[in-house]
Amino acid sequence: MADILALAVEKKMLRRILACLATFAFMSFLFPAVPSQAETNTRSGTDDCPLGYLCVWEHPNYQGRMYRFAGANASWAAWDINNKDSSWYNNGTEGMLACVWSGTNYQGSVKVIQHQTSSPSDSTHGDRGSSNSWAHFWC
Ligand SMILES: [Ca+2]
Repeated sequence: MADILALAVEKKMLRRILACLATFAFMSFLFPAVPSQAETNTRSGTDDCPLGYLCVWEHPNYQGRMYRFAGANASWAAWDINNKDSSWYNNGTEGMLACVWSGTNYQGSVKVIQHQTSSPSDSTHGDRGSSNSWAHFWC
């Protein structure tokens, strides 16, 4: 009897675990390119930007909080970096341009950052970024 009960409990647990995994898989499918919001960084500089990411800092010269974006993001509204981007580094995939748009949904003016190129400040595009994408030839 105890064995049957234990088995029933195990099955219930297994079902819960599977449900959890299914939810996680579904969420991963829904949000495949969740921009990794970087933690506050006490260090600064482009060396902190991991390979494969567009890194964006809240202050010029790669100072302050750094955000990193792996995929395309139609809106930065959920993050503090929205309209507060002040320096950039494209450490993304070889040959890919990083495009930072002033509007959501890849609209408005665009700042183009060449692969493995950094931009310490930009009075034209700074504090305007609201979405980002990647491109082979042009943004
Ligand atoms: Ca904007």
